[in-house]
Amino acid sequence: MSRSRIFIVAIVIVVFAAVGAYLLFGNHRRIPQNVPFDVTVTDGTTMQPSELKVNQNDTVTINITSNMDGEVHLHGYDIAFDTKAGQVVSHTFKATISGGPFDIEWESTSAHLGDLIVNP
Ligand SMILES: [Cu+2]
Repeated sequence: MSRSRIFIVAIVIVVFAAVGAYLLFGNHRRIPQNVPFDVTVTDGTTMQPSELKVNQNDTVTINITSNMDGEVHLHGYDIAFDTKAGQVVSHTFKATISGGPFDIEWESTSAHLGDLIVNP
């Protein structure tokens, strides 16, 4: 092997080690966050924002304001938000289950409002 070959191989090894260390220890460094969402549900058919993204073990607070009485159901975590028109209803939970998208629906009609996504 020529010197330049050895040099290139050494660089490749160093880059792989650096990327590996970043991937391995990157997760351990992530500190769970408190993540609040203020969402608005309109007519039991739409939710803004419709996609809620968090990381596993974050503490998630969802504050829902709906213009109708009813129930907003977060699947996967099985949390029910009993809405009263114009009032905020909140639930706080730890996002222990990774994955999704977990459906958020208007329970009485099963209308899909949005999703919760929990990154591992
Ligand atoms: Cu449901």
